[in-house]
Amino acid sequence: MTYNFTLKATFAAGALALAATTAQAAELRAWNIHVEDYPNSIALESFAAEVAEKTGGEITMKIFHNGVLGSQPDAIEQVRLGALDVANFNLGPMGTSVPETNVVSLPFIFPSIPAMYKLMDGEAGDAISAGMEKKGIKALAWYDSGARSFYNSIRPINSPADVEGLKLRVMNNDLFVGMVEALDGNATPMAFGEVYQSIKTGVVDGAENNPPSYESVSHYEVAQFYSLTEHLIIPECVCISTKAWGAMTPEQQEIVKTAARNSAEQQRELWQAREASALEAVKAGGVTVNTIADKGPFQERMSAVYDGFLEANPDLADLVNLIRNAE
Ligand code: BDP
Repeated sequence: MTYNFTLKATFAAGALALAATTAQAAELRAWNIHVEDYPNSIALESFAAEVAEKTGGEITMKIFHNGVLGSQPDAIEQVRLGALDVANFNLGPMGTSVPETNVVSLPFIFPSIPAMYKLMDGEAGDAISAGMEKKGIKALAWYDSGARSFYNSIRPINSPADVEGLKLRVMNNDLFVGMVEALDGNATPMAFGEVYQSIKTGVVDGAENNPPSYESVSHYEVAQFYSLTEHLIIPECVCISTKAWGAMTPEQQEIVKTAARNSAEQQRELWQAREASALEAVKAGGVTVNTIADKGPFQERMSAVYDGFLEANPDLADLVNLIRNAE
């Protein structure tokens, strides 16, 4: 017994010493789905550089761009498990693991982009972070992802009737399936990396995304009608696994958090410019871009999506109302 106890105590002391060492030096592995010149990628590199500099090289970060470490739904699970350390995630595909994030996946919920910034940097962002943290993901800052609109290879969309029968790829989340079905389209959840080929071969007719993503991975080449429905404004997190976070000293945590926030400021600025240049680029590439004169009919169709969501998640009604009723 005594022997056993001593052995355990020695082991525990050893483990503590090891934890203390890892708290001082770590190379974090970071997941990113975007091409290297994307606003998010540039901002993530700035984040990594600031962390390395301010920690005197104790914490460094290797960022894997272009989704080479796998699809977003898989990467979310990897961060939760601590197998991946850092990531820039859109909150859309996080809904299956973190119910609170689903609130920002409700169509037309944010009244505007400035309102989204204010809400995410305040009470709504705090409520969503708390939900994420319970599931092993710590949100450090929020990136802009603009507004998502439909694109397809068949026809421009001006009213819900134009969506009828279109096969559209959506991000992995039943809410987006419900959204497309409420417009009488057919939704196919699919990984981002498979969309180009799927449109090209006619597996789907189109998809929906913001201008920078529509342009950066060439979806516009195979789906030349881009209709500015702007039905989803879904923010993105720069996040870290609670495992990697817990292994840091409080000083290191402060540095990491500040650097992530600084990178979000940079990302938001770069985003505005990239959105404008992406739209110009796709037009030059032969895309017909149309605005929607009246989004009302699209919004009305979403009442079924809201009703279903609130019925299944009554505890999230306050958060829904906080966002929906913001100025
Ligand atoms: C982009 C997001 C990215 C998503 C992608 C998608 O930045 O995180 O994976 O859309 O549609 O806008 O899957």
